[in-house]
Amino acid sequence: MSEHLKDKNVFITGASSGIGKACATAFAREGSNLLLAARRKERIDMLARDLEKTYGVMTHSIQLDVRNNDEVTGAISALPPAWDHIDILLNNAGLSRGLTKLQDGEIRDWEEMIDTNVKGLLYVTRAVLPGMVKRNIGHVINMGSIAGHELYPNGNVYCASKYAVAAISQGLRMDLLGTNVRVSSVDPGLVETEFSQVRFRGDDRRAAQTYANMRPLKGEDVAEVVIFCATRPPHVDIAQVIVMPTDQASVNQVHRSA
Ligand code: NDP
Ligand code: 8X3
Repeated sequence: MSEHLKDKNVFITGASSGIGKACATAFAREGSNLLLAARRKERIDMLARDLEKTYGVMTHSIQLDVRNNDEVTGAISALPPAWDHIDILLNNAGLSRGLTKLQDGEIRDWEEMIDTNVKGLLYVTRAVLPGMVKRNIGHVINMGSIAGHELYPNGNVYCASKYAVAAISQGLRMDLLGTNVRVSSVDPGLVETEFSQVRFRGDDRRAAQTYANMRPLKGEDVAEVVIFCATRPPHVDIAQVIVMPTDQASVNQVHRSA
């Protein structure tokens, strides 16, 4: 258990699956209280119950679609008193839809990615950050991606959304300069989660191909990096971490054994 994280209030968006769920478990193990958000409420309720039972931490789950700013501001202003301060915000909710040339792209896919990965992240941050600034303490951790550093063919709008996350993280550090609020960006390569099933709308065969014959990261591997960022002493800000599977050299170069 970490002295830095025990009894801290940690807000995780996209906690119902993959990286967010793994991060929730990792923070609970360190003694943090968890505010869990996602659209699939039954999943976060179940996770919340498990974490309370296993780690004895306080939890609260909120059904939230980060694309809806009214929902975001409403949910945050209606939190019970124990959650009147958020120590760490993990902006993790995100998704990709499709993998096609821009000239063939689906507008609704673009809107969903931009509304979730960029606008949703902004809405949640806008709602939580003033409290951190007022208390002059806090940590925003954004889930970026290697796709926010390099492009891959047909990745156009998803990559653009993650470039935007990188820009927002960098801009935030400038805007918060002079405060004790830290901003980190954790930027993974391939992680086996529900990400590809969502991208290919339940086409399991195509989703599985993404990770075929290579060893991807697990959500838990990324959670360890997030915990590392969150457990540095207050004068240390891990600004950006790129974490890749050993089988991946760049966004376009993956070693497959067969
Ligand atoms: P998953 O699909 O497993 O998890 C995505 C999470 O985001 C779910 O909990 C989902 O919850 C939530 N989410 C999606 N849309 C919304 C919304 N509108 N409102 C609230 N929550 C939402 O994928 P990952 O765990 O892989 O993805 C997590 C983050 O990691 C994303 O930002 C992704 O871009 C990033 N990432 C993923 C990589 C990978 O290879 N998997 C690599 C690099 C970065 P629900 O559907 O219940 O709302
Ligand atoms: C997710 C990683 O390479 O599938 O951000 O876009 S990738």
